[in-house]
Amino acid sequence: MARASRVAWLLLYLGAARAQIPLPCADRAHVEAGECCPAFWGDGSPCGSASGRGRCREVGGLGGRGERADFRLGWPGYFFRWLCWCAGNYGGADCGECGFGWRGEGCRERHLAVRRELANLTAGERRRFVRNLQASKVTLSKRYAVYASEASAPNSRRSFRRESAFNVATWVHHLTSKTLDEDGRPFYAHRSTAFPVWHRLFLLFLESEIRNVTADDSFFIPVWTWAGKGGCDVCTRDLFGSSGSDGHLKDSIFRSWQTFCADDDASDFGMDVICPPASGSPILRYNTADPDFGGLPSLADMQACLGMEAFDSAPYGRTSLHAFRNALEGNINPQNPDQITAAMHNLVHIFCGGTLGSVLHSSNDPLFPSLHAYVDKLFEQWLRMNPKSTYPEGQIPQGHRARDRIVPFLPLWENQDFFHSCREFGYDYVYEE
Ligand code: KOJ
Ligand code: ZN
Repeated sequence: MARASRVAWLLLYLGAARAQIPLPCADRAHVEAGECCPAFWGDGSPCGSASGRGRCREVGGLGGRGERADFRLGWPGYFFRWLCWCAGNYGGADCGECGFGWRGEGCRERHLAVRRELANLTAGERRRFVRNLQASKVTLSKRYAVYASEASAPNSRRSFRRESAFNVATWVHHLTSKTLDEDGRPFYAHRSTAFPVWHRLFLLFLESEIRNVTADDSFFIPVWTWAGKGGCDVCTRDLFGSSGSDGHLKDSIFRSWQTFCADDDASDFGMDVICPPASGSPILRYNTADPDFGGLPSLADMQACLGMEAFDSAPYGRTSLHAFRNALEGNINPQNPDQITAAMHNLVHIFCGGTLGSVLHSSNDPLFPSLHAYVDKLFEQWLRMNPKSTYPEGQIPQGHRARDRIVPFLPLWENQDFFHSCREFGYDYVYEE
């Protein structure tokens, strides 16, 4: 490499690292001003406007703060009305980064990571994956803070708190797994149309956070192919840890993990208590077949699920019949799509049990991302088999409609944004013949 271009690369690299100085808006002053338009480090201007990277813009269609302290409603209006809108392929809160799948000068180079199967990783690759996941559990996120209760008492004051990259992601899943009210209407991330796209963004978010805290730009979330397996073949000492009959992990680094945000489930619909400071508990996994539903989903279940023609169907919930989304999520039997039962993704959570078996806790398990990478791989396969499909329109519950914002992510995304090939977001899967 010529010296000039080496210097340019070094500057780019440093630039990328510095651009993630952050949490720039996680304080009372920014929330009171309703503004999150941080200065881009490269030119000092808000959103990098002086370099044409983006500009500070008022967000339309916001709900406002309302009576209840449910900051998910009208997202992100409870916190901010003014946000950076990035031009071209720029991304990040200050437009100082590149969007998913873009790299290099001006963010003009495509970057594609292949999310390979765990079974095909070498011993060295497994070690590196485990090391990176562990680093994400113990390294503070450089970009995001969580907004959490200061005590376990209901309605105690909330404040922004720095947490590890993995815990920030856990918080995000936990928060959206609380229902909107006592009637148990759909959660933001589950039980309706947006289930696959919400989790797609979740994985992109976590993958990007892990790259950021480990400086391993080639990190990817590997896939646990659970269909057709007799048991958890990745619950081993060199990967996610094996567990005994009491559910506790016996080996692997993950034996030392404690759950985060797991102590407020006395109120699984309420927002009165959000992640109070608490010590958490160890990861538990039972890996046993359920007497009513059986073991892990079969290959025939997976094939039948992929063969479903409609993406979703009325009433766009847990009782939607003959619908790919509901079969994949696992509320209907893919081989008999008139039958409501636990199957596919839900059945995997139920099989693993323990931490993974509870929606409010599941994202604490280090296996969660790889379990969901397979869900996302099947979603992608269905999209490729149904290239003319579009995000459903209809009487779809709040949070799950095409143009609803995906809560609680910043920068902002709409559900329909992720109803496209994952190659557009910089990653792909390997599909064997
Ligand atoms: C945990 C989850 C989930 C479903 C179940 C079981 O996160 O989505 O457990 O129904
Ligand atoms: Zn899940």
